[in-house]
Amino acid sequence: MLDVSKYVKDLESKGVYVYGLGKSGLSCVEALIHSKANVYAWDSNEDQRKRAERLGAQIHDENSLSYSNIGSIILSPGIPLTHPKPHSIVEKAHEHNIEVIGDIEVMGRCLPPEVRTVGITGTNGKSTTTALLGHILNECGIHAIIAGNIGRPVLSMELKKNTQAIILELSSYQIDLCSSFHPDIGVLLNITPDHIDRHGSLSQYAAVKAKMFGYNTRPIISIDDRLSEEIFDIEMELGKAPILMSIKEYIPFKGEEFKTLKGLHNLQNALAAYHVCKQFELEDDDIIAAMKTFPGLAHRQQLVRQINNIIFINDSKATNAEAAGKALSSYENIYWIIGGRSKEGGLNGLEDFAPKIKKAYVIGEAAAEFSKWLEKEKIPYENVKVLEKAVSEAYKDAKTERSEAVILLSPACASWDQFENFEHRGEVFIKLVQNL
Ligand code: UMA
Repeated sequence: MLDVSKYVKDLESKGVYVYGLGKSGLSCVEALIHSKANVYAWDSNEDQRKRAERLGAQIHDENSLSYSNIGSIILSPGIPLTHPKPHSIVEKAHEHNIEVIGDIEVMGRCLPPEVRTVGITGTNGKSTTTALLGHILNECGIHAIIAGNIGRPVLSMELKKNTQAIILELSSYQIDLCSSFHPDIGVLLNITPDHIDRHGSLSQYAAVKAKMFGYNTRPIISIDDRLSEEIFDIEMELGKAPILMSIKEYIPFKGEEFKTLKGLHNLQNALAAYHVCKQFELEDDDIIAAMKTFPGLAHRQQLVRQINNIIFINDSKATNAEAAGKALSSYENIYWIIGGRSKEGGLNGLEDFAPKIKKAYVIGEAAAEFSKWLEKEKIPYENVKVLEKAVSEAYKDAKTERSEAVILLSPACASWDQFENFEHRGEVFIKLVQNL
């Protein structure tokens, strides 16, 4: 885990209150206890509280906490900071004049200055770009660690003596919880509507993404959508020499075949990774060779199994319509498993893919909303409620196909109504498919 003693020392013997004890919260507790901090913690879930207690935290809810002993509050990214309204703990922190930060900020205060940080944000493609970049750098002999929203909490990182770079997938929530940390290199891939409930408006969401770029950050910005282009212009006006990237312009690896990086969206991801690699002074040939050996990402259009002419694709990471559209554009004869907790806009924007979809299987809370859209698009569907039934019904239907059929889990929804997270949803899917 990361040594956070510098942060602890700066608190001048005051304690830290870790609020939210999911993956990242628990890693904070562990790292802080290791650095001998006084750690107080809370989560509405009793199991998580017990885990934190076992790690050495003192459990207090927000009403029993003595705020005069607290120097800093670490909030989980999933807990509202500003919208739909600030969580009550955020209001209490303001009342008592205590900073509210996230684990990325703690990391930023503790990293040795010689380690370069790369922040990757955007609505879609963050995880692929992060994993791809980590792969290329390591293949080319630069020791790089990937962490952040990709699923590895930053404080659980093990820095080695030879670690040169940290590649961070940064969600808007995590950026919002950074008060002073900015990466050395920042990549903005794209901005389309997502997480509006948590940021109030699309422009506010874009503004939070832009906050990643600090005074000393070298920006790499894709200008293939309007909001990102606006941020590019601002960075330009600030004299920060942003690196412009666009899939409509020069592609240094034009004509190359990458097995695990198909589709236009992956072109954008590969281009972003390429530009970062150039900042590390890598040669084009080495970058391209490493791109060819990229194994791809779990839960992102992951091939799970083929049974005769039916292939099963796990795209559980597609938590919004935009991301699901990427998968729909890649296949034909699709038996599509969707649903969960829907996002603003639902399935809007996916109309063009309707002719490719043979049937849809709807799970979770989105049933009523998605049914309406499917009826409008005249796509046959079943409200199967749970993933198990979706897999068995889709398999039964796909077996009647003569040509290649694809059973695609690409839910266009968050998973939290039925699963712990999208990884859990994907793993359940894989198990169900393997058991067929
Ligand atoms: N909780 C409370 N009170 C509340 C609300 C929540 O106590 O009022 C508790 C919950 O019981 C839970 C914890 O707070 O135990 C919330 O944890 P969390 O949801 O913040 O999740 P972590 O497990 O810490 O995971 C977080 C990121 N989660 C979110 O941003 C929602 C993970 O991103 C990230 O991988 C992980 O840190 C490591 O950095 C996931 C995600 O869904 C993949 N991200 C969103 C996305 O990609 O769209 C932004």
